[in-house]
Amino acid sequence: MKQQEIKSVPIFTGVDRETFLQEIYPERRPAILRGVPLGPCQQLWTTEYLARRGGDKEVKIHVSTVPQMDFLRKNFVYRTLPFNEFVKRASEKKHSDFFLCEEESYYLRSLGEDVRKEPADLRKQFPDLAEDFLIPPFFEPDQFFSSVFRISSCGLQLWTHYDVMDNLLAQVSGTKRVVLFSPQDALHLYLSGDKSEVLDIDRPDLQRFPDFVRASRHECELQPGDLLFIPALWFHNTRALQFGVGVNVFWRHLPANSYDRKDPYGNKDPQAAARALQALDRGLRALEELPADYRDFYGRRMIQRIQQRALCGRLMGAEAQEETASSCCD
Ligand SMILES: O=C(O)CCC(=O)C(=O)O
Repeated sequence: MKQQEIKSVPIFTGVDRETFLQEIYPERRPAILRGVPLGPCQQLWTTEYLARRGGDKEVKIHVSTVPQMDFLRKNFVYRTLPFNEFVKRASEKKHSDFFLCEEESYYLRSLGEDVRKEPADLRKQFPDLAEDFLIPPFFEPDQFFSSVFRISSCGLQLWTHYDVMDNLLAQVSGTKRVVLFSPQDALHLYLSGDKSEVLDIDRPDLQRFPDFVRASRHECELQPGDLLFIPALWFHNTRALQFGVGVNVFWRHLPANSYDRKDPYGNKDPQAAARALQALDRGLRALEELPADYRDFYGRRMIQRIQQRALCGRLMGAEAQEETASSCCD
């Protein structure tokens, strides 16, 4: 049986704005940036300090009895806790106060003030803590979209998903394993919207997901102080190896009007992509008027057009790759 290819994510040290913009960013590949100044948070953000400075502001958290959270089957519940109580619980393995069980796992993805409209911004929701965190100057201020707390219990694993904006994930404390998959492997990930149905990426069910082994795994272990550049559309799956505090910063790299205006999370498809997917659905509905052999034939013609007009990389093997490589992406 084919073995899944494993690649390590390259580590760059002492990266400044110019090196990032000229050498790393244009590659559109994940990269670890080590030693970029993140401000005093690296020294200050102990559990006690976070609880004290973060205060008792209410936060909505994910809670589950198992560390592997599954968004598609919803094996977790949302609960609300004061931030200081949440930090205390997330940092301990066994809890005296709990919602579901003594060893439940917690995850915070911070939100904006008006959850449906406003992206998260540490400076607005946690102004005292935001003072300790320096946003790396790797994009223009007007491209900024959101800054999001990512605080997880030890062992917490977040499902594989993509976002539509460029992203710097700062691991302030604790270590975290991150596995990434290229957007060109989308067809091997069994997508349901922006998430992969393959929950257990380490022991995948190959009866259900035989093509998963064809997706190359880009893997890394983030240390405190590391920044991970996750280009838009790269799938990522995270597992906290210790209790840890991270902040991720999304920024818009497409023209601002390309994005969905009602997207506080940074994961809704750009407007043109959403229109294209809707048009495809309309096309597929039209094919339903035809007998099966015609649907099959015109379905293949549609695939051929997509291959010729939209793809830069491989889809169905070497032949298709050669065809598409000669027609686009120079
Ligand atoms: O660090 C995490 O737990 C998840 C990070 C993530 O999904 C993101 O930065 O988009």
